[in-house]
Amino acid sequence: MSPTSPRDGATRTLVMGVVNVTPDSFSDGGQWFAPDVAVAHGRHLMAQGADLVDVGGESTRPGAARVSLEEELERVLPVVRDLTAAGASVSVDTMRSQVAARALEAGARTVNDVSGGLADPEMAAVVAESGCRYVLSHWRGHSDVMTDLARYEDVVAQVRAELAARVEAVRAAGVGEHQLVLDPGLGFAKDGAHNWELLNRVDELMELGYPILIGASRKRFLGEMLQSAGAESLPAFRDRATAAVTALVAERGVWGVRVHDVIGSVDAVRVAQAWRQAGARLDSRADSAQKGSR
Ligand code: PMM
Repeated sequence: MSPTSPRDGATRTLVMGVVNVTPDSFSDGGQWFAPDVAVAHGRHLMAQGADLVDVGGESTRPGAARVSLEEELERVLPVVRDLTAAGASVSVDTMRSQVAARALEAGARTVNDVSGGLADPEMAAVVAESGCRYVLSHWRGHSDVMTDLARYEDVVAQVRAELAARVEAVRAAGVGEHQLVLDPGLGFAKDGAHNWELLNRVDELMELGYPILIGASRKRFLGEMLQSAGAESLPAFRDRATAAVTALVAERGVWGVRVHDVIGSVDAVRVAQAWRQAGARLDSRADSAQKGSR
């Protein structure tokens, strides 16, 4: 496999649509909090072309307090169950092994853990036991302290090394290589400059040899960029910038993007795919010309 091709047999970058079942997400402000509304939203994202839907019951915005286990289960399980029944490939966005285990029983096929297994020492065992896909993100601490942890000499080198260490830890706990997708965790103990550098140098993360997921959607650094250009910058106005990021990282060959606005990223992935195919045709033409001249 070339390090720049998404794994999973996919010939293009996958689009993961976000279904936040929280009253306080920074990006969609509790719009989908009632389970039936969340399910309808997930179905809508599937109809728009989402390859998988990511159901989360805990807000991770900077400064957010944690929800209880019971509350998280209550928010997430009915939505996972109903979206699975509707034919979706469901991912559960959780840092808790008990939520992951129950969501897998309810039909989820992917565990998306923004803490990379650090928040709950049992997570790796649950993932290993089930054989599910595991999105392991770079993380340094919970939302209440993460801003203070955003200190790096070389953010890409350090995120890469810290991800590699987490891979080693979960592999030692029995998680298979084929289960893993890595995520630099944009905004998690990272400021805007850190996020841009991680995006610009995403190839260096891809060199780890695992599929890469990027979650830039509606994040604060996009708002800051838009604001500095004098443009509308509130979360609801960040979808076009998100789609532009999708096009750029899809062109590099990342495995997936996690986004709120699916339709824009589906088109952005199509653009990147056409772009890459044109590049491949040029390469093969250059190869044949070289062979012909020998
Ligand atoms: N970001 C958020 C939540 N879950 N999961 C992954 N894998 N990567 C991310 O970057 C990520 C995530 C926070 O954003 P939200 O509140 O808009 O969902």
